[in-house]
Amino acid sequence: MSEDELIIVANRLPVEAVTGPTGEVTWKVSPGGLVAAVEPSLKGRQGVWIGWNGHYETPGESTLPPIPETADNRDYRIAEVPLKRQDVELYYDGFSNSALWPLYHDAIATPIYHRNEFDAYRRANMLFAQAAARAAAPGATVWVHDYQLQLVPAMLRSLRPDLRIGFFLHIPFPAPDLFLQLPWRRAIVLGILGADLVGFQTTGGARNFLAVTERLLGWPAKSNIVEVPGAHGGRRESKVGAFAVSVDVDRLDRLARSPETANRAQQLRKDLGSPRTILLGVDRLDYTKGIDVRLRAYTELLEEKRLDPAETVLVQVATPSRENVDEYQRIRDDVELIVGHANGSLGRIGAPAIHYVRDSLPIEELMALYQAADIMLVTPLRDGMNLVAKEYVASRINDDGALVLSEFTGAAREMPQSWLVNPYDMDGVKEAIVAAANAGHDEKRRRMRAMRAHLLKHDVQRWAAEFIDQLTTTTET
Ligand code: GDG
Repeated sequence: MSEDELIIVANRLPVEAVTGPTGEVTWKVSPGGLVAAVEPSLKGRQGVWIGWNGHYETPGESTLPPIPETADNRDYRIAEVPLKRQDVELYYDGFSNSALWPLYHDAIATPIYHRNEFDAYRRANMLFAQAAARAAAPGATVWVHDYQLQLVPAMLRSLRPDLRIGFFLHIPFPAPDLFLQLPWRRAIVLGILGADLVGFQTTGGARNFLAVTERLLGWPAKSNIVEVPGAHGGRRESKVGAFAVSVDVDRLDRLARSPETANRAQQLRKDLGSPRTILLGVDRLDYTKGIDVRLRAYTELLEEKRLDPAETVLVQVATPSRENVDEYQRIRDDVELIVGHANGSLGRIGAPAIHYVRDSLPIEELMALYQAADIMLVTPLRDGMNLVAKEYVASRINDDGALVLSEFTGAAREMPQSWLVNPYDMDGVKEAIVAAANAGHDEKRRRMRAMRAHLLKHDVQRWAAEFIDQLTTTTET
């Protein structure tokens, strides 16, 4: 262990246990945005990733095989936080995903508050804080991630005041009036303020957090720095800022330029019946992502004959997610109803209107799909950033293609050259899809070039470096 080590604390490890058809267990990279964003920041660095392995500890059940030390060219170590089934149900499915997730996404679904779930959240946060306190060398830097662990910064500070602690929220921080619903709002704000540096995806998120801090605690910020009462009557500073997360552009560029990707993209196009226009959606199957919005818009456009079903196909990849939470089962049913209706009434044998894949695909296959897609549809009702939009832009090495993007994503701030839409305005979404489908080559090129120029300069390595640099300089005295 050395002081230069970076300790990552996140709910999930970057790998998860998957049980095969014959019961054998293997480890594979966990899906989702957090791992995609944070993994590259540890590449080539000494460090430890602390998290839950995705498995429920049940007494009497066989234990998991050890996580391979060297998989995926990993240089860092992994420290597992074991959680019991009941803890996970209350802390993760419960408080994190049934209260915080909907609340922070503008209460699109109704947040459900249960006191016993918050108690479990507190207990689980303490387990993560204790694991970090054990793993960190004196004076080490610890970077805590996301809404499942908002109490960890303050807990860790009380266990280990010598550490530099950063916290980053991957999802939006909501408007004060919404956040103030939360029965445990003070505990959450105080928990986050245990960090020396607090990062949000957008300046709006940072502003909301500072407003809530002032309203709840009466601590105003000066130049985005909050003075926090410390131990023994002292004071310490907590700095708050916006750091827009991004993608590993070099890696995606290499993948996009490989002949295998080009061949696979061509094959996909053929398999889809060589249509004039391929539209694509790629999301975790989550009600915040507006999958239903785009499928409805597309179906209406086919029904109204504004898009020709003989020349257009839509592919929707929906990765299963949080299937223990009721709202996720509901959105899956909704989406599948729309797909069934569209294919039943508009598809032909061998030529469905919507190709729906409910599975997690390898990244190589995703890149081929991005390359085959003429129009990428990213229509969340609210999203912290949205990496899929950035991955699509990173894959368009010929400056072609079109991105239809919801205004309510963090990515929209950085990609105003996309076809921006309000996902609540169905007619507006339809207009944007038609405009993107009919846009000329030059217009698409102009827009894509501008988005690529921005993205190439703002990759995930820069995001992590800026956060870690600020964290290290913020706490230097
Ligand atoms: C949270 C915030 C923020 C999806 N399907 C497959 C697959 N994916 C990958 C995508 C992308 C990632 O998952 C999804 O990232 P998003 O950013 O779109 O969304 P969340 O999972 O909700 O992420 C979000 C992010 O954290 C980072 O801070 O941007 O706002 O909600 O990388 O490619 N990957 C593979 N197969 C799939 O089928 N391999």
